[in-house]
Formats: sequence, structure tokens, C-alpha cells
Amino acid sequence: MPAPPPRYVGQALTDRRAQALLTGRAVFADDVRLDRPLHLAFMRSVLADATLEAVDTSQAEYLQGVVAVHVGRDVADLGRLSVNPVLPVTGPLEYPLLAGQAVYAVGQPVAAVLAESPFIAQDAVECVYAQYGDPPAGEAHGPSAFQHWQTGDVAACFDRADQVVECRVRHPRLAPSPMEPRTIAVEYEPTADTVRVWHSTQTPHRSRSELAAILGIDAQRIHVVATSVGGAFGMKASLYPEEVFAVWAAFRHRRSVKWTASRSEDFLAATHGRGVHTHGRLAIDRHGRFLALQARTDAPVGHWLPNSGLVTAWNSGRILPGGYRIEALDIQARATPAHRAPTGIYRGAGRPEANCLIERLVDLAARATGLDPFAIRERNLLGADELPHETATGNVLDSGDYAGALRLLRERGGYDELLRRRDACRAQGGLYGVGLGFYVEPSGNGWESAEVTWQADDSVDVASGSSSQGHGRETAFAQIAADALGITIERVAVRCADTARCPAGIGALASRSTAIGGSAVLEACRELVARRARGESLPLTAAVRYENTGQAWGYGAYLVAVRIDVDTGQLTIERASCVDDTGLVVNPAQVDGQVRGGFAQGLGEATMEQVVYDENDQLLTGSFMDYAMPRAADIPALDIHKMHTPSPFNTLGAKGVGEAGTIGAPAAILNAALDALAGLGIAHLDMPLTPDKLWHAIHAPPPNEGEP
Ligand code: SMO
Repeated sequence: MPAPPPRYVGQALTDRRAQALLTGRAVFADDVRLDRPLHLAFMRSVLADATLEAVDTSQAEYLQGVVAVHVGRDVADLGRLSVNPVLPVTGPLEYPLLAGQAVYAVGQPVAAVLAESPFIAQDAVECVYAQYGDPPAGEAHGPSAFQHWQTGDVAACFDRADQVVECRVRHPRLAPSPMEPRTIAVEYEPTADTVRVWHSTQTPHRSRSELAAILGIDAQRIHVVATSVGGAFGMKASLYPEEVFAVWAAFRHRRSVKWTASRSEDFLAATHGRGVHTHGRLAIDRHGRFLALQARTDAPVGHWLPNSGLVTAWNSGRILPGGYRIEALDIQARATPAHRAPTGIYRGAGRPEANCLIERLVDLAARATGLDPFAIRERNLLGADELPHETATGNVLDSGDYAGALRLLRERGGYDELLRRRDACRAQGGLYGVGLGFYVEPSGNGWESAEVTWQADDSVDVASGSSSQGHGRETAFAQIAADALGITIERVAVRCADTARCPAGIGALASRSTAIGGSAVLEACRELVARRARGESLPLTAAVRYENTGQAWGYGAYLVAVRIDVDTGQLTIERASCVDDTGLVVNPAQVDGQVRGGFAQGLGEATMEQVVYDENDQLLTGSFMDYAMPRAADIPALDIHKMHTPSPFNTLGAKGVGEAGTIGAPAAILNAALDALAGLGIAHLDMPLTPDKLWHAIHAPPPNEGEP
């Protein structure tokens, strides 16, 4: 039976959960009321690199209301977190819940207090004393990783090149900063000796399986719920030592346990993103064609690796050379440990790093050859007829019309008009720049599942293994199911992120959930339609484990015009537009929301956000007083345009868009700012482009800042 024409897919329906979320009626982990829970607080290391000689808990234990104080040896024999092995890794893969013989970063948990109130727990933390000794000799403690991709005769290409351009891009280290910090509420059930865990996570099923593996218990004893999660951005993709400790403590003390990180605790000990340093050289022939790319990327890692702790380093290398046709490649990606907070995926997760490097090089190539920034990209991007295209770094770019996206952006973004404004501004001595950033966004690979039941009363229950943290997944999946089954959407109920009520799945990360999780829902619904057509009667259930046949590569481009105030160094975005090809769009309001949110975070990286440590690896940006986040007033209007080339590699045809803005915006803003400053001989600046940094560059360009 052919599917009926779509009625809901493609509609900008309001998020089903918007009312509850916006009026404070959604239940987040910290809202969960438990019966007499123990409240957990951590005493954390004040040093980045030291031996831990002794921890004195006696005074803390003496306080009324303190139930227990634990130190490293109490939890030393537990298992380790598993790590996605996208790069070969060397060095220690330790995962201490509480520090053992040494501390490896400021903020690392050293002791844990369990008390009858959060205030007593916090007071008791002040009464735990650690005695530190000299750091163990040697290099930074932690894992490292390296990979080298090579194809073609790179040296020969550089030899015969007409021009070679070179640059570095250093990404600031960023704090993902979801509205809701890390939170966990563990309800202990004494009869069965089981727990129900409300965990603010992107990966509820993995949270359950990892908890079971680390604690060495049967996963049947753990039920994880993550139905309301207040943002995550990659920071909640992994399970934290503090969270594992909370669950361990519930079993150990046979009591419920609650822990909610303070904002400063998240700055200190939740994962950071970016911090990647990249360097590249691009060889160009006399027609402005790219011959070879040599690139080095170096991503920081902390002393322990989250599940996706190698993904940023891997993506920063393997996504090169983006959508460009370059025959000879020499790409090295490295992950290097430091005595700092762990790093993990943060919205983009290596995609901005790869794309910013190539887009800076392409802009320098345009300048070197005298070609227009649009023209040189169109000349070198893979053509629609060249896709699917397999890259030397092991990717298959699936589908799209890259040059078409640029043509659309050039026209809709008013490029010619922006150039006229630039000329007019410059004629009056102003600093005005126009910048372009093309990007590709590989979305996640692998599987998701769905269980769809068509009830006898014609209502439908969709249970998905995927999840969401403000994405509106329940609405999008209802749209997909209603259309596939040919019923009204009100009859479709969707549930996600509950390990007892949903089939296993991965979760919401890597721009994967609609493409893969949505395909699973679609496949299950199609199966039901086919079975009904064969005469089976209701109720009917279809359970599908769906695996895509390859990654969907969203892509697009951002065009930004900036003005920089000569007297203050303040950068103002005069105009911003984008074209994103996200394949099939289920809900355009959700896609626009993702694009705008990603743009805001991309602008944050480009212009203000930065985690700063001093020379002793002490964190200097431990609160929002010191770490600048973009506010609504900082974010300009963004003109969004779309293209719709379906991905051939998943049933739905959708492509990821969750990270688009964080990838495209920094490249475009950086290119625009350096276009504005080109007349002053400034060819290089590191993000974030703060007024202070721009003012100093304008008024006293340091002699070596023009060199890569
Ligand atoms: S950085 Mo994302 O949540 O895969």
C-alpha cells in the first residue's frame, strides 16, 4: 500500500511538551521528591597535580546529620567507564570516582559526604582536610591518542603549487553550560534492592548499562529515567564519577540519594569542549584549484576520558577536507592530556575545528589568488554528481548540492549589497568585513530502535530508544508516525528516555536522533501498515532495531557582515544569513530552533566565551561572572534558508542540523573579522574576538601576529 501524502511531516507544529516545560510543570531530576534522601556533596582537589598523602574525614563525620564520608579507597575496586574507541589510545584509562594516590586536576572529587540535608553536606565538605604532596615526576598524567591519514603525493603537490597558504586556528576552551547543571536523583527500593535513577543525561540506556558495568551489578536492578533534561550540548553524553558515586552510595547505604552540581562545580569538573589547536597548509594551482592539504589538529583531554572523549580529536581530523575535492591529504589528529577538567564532545565536537581550519585556508587562498570567496569555493567543492564521495579519512559524503547552497546564499544573503556597504564604510575610514563559511556536519552513525503499538481503539503508542533534551523529539516522532499510519496526530502518544518503558537505544547526540531514531519509528509504522493490509487485526505491535547504511552529512554555509568599532574594538554583526541542507525536514520550527541555537553558541565561541586556566592549571573562569555567555541581546537576527536533499543512507532521508550553527558561524565570523582588518595588515587572530583583543590588534598589532 503506498503511503498517503504527508499531512504532518513538514509542518511547524508546536512542541507537545512546550506548555509543561515553559510553565515549570516538567519534572527534572532535581524536582523529584524522594523519601528522606541522603544529600551528596563533594570535597574537591584544590591542586591540579599532586600526590594525595592523607584525607582526614574525622571532623566531618562528627557533624550532626552526616551519615557517611567516603574517600577513594572505599570505591577503588569498581569498574571503568567504557570509551568509544574512534582513535587508538595509549596511556592510563583510569576512572576514579574519588581520588586515590594522587589528584590530577583542580576540582577532582577527593571525598564525598552523605548527609540528611544539602546544607549539612556542604558544611561537612568544609571540614574534610586533604594533605597534598609533591606531584609525581613526569609528563601530564592521562590518555593520549594519535591518528595519521595520508593519500596522494602531498610533497609533489606542494612542489608544483602556484601558491601555498598556511594558517593556524586556536579554538578557545569552552564550557557547554546547559541551563540545568548535572543532576541525579536515585530512588532506592529496599525490598528488591533496586534503584530508579532520574539522570540528566543524553544517553539513558548507556547510563544504565555503564552504571551496571562499573558497579558490577545486573542492569535489571537499575531503571534510568531522563524524560526532562535541561539542555546538554554533549556535556551530558557521558556518565560522571559523581553520578556513579551517587548510585553506588544508594546501594551501599540502602537509602535514596540526591546530587545536583552547582554552576561552579560544572565549570570545574564537567566536560569542556573545543580547546583544539589546528594548523594547516593548502597548495593551490594557478587556476585556484586545491592540490593538497596538510593539517595538524591537537585536542586536549583531561585525566579521565568520557565515553566520547576521543570523538573531538577524531572529528577534527577525519572531517577534513570537508566538502572540498583535494587529491592529496596529509592529516594528523592528536589528543594530548592536561591537568585540567575532562574534555568531551561539545555541540560540534570536532566539526567546527575541522571546518574552521579549512575555511580559513580557503579564505587565504581567495586572497592569494584574487578570486572571490564564493567563486573559489564553488570551484573546489565536490559537485552534486560526484556524491556519494569517499574521502581518504574514511568518510562517505552522501548527497547534496554544495555549490547550489553557495549560490542560494550569495543571492538571498545579499552578498553584492554587503560588498557595496563594505566599500562605503571603508571609504569613511570604518572597519567592515564580509565573511563566508561553508560547512559539513556528519550526523551520527549506527542504530536506534522503536516499538510502535497500534491499539484496538486506533490510538498509537510510540516508544523510542532515542531521547531529547529540549529538542521536541516527541512531537517530531508523532508527526512521522501519524503520517506513516494515516491517522490524526492526536492519536499518537510518544515516550522516550525511560529504560523500563522504551526499547534500548543510544540517545540524543551527534545530530543523530531524528535521522536514525526517526527512521526507526518510520520503519516500525510501515511494518504495521503492511501487516494490517495483510489482514492482521488490532492491536498490533512492531519492534524495530534500525541501523543506517551510512552517515548523513548535513551541509550549508553562513554569510556574515561585521563592523568593528575602531575606538572600542567592539565587533557588531550587521547581517547574518545561512543556507542549511538538512535533507527531509520533519518540523521546520524545530530545525530553525536548532539553527538559531547553534548560531548563538557559534557566536559565543567566536566573540566571547573562553575557559581560562592560569599557569598552575587553576581555573580562573569558575562562574558566569568570569565566563561570558551570549545573551539574547547579543544575538543578531539570522536569515535562515533551506535546501532539502534527502540522505540516501537512512529511511527518513533526514540529515543532522543540531550542530550546524556552531560549525558554520565561527568560521564565517572569523573570516568576516579578518576581512575587516585585512587593510591593517592583520592576517590572523585567535577566537574569541573580544573587544579588548580587537582593540589591541587595531592599535598595536604585535609583530608576530601576522604569522601563522
Ligand atoms: S556534542 Mo553532541 O551532544 O554529540
